[in-house]
Amino acid sequence: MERTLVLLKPGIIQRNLMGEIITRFERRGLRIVGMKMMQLTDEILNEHYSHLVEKPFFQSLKDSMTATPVVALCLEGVDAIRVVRMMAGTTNGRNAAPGTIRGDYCVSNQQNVVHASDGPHTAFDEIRRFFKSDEVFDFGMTNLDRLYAPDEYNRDE
Ligand code: IDP
Ligand code: MG
Repeated sequence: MERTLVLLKPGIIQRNLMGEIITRFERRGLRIVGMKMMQLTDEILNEHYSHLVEKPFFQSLKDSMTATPVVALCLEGVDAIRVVRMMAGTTNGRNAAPGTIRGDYCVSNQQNVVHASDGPHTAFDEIRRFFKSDEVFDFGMTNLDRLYAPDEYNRDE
């Protein structure tokens, strides 16, 4: 099982689309093991987007991310990082395939409605960045056998 970090960006909050996006993850079979609304700060965004600090759009990106609170989700599933990245679609919403979240809910490169961790190391760091240890939960999932074959969810990753 893997865990990944998703942020529902301010565009989703402002457009009252939180439930629709969360429903997509639930319907797919991902388990929500952490969820909270939070106001991001300059400090956390400098860390979260440190790979973009030299970009001309950096300040504009940070401004867009602090316009309203965001919703942070920690999602769990087999290969959850890759599954959720594929559900999010390519960064630029205008290039994102229909059926992906960005492809269905946005037409912008910056205002691209969701964040999703891009690999195991970033997922690990990002979950710790947005959730305290007691805000992410371990609880029994009763329907694993309906979502996966046993050799899928038992294998070591
Ligand atoms: P990702 O969110 O698909 O992982 P990153 O390259 O990590 O993409 O960029 C983080 C965020 O920065 C994007 O989701 C988007 O909001 C914004 N961004 C990335 N590239 C551009 C750009 O060229 N112009 C404006 N905003 C951008
Ligand atoms: Mg990224």
